[in-house]
Amino acid sequence: MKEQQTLVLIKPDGLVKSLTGNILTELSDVDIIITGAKIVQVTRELAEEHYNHLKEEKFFDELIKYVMGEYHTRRVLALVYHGTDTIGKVRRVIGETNPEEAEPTTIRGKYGRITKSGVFENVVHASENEKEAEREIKLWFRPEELVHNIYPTESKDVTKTEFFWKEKK
Ligand code: DAT
Ligand code: MG
Repeated sequence: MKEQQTLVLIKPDGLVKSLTGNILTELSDVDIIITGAKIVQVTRELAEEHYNHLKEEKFFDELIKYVMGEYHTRRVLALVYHGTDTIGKVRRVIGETNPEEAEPTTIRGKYGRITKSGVFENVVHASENEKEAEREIKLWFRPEELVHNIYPTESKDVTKTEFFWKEKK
């Protein structure tokens, strides 16, 4: 039994199909908690970095277009979950990568599909192991965006422009 955190993405097809509520409910049944959440417009740079281990695959370009939302809507819901054995629990709930092979009771089994051009529209992403979870969470979130974080942080003094809501005159 191990304290872990994992990155979950509700991909553009999941958002367009209004599956967010169902997915959050299924994930709330396995005793893990959300420690970070935000809606993200995925840039090509972020998509390619997230899937960098699949660069050589013939489906890479289509995968990048899909996760950037070219076929659905240009956003994903990014979540960090924390708890005991979180990585395995979440992977079991979402099911196999190929939605045709995923158990019908899993999220990908219920809601995923393969398009005519071979894109696995499999609704959700979840980190595969602790190393990937750390890499992915650090790619998608800043430390202060998580209410509980198990990775060490450090402070740096930086000057930067910040945006505020414009005051009404
Ligand atoms: P997972 O998302 O289950 O961790 P992965 O990391 O191997 O699977 O692949 C990332 C994504 O790439 C996956 O969600 C869908 C896509 N993909 C993987 N294998 C594929 C294939 N053979 N054909 C089309 N898309 C594929
Ligand atoms: Mg993976």
